[in-house]
Amino acid sequence: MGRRVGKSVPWMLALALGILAPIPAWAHGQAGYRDGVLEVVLNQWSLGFETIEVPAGELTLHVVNGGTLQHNLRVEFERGGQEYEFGTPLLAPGEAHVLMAALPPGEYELYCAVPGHKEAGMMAFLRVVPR
Ligand SMILES: [Cu+2]
Repeated sequence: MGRRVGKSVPWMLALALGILAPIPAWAHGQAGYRDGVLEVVLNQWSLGFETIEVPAGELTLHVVNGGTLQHNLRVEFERGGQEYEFGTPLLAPGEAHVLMAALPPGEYELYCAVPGHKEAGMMAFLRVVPR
């Protein structure tokens, strides 16, 4: 939170940014998790959920800006005493971005990194649990 975090991606994260993946019809605009897809809706002022639990393994994050301002999504976590992060670029209203990650069990913090937005409520916790 406010601290500089590592830019590198840890070995256990197979991360591909911006890859297009098939998104189920249910996901569009409706925040939540189903069948390996986590839909995050960037809104003033929430991400569509406060805490959400998903099984470990491959996860597709479908991030949609449902608000009327520019937003992004930052995912932050700690491994072995070091902090890591990944996320989307700044998205215009209505724009979507797909992140794919293989997430090991643990706690992940999700937030919008536009100054003031996290504090205004654009944050949530992702809890990845063993399958
Ligand atoms: Cu924002």
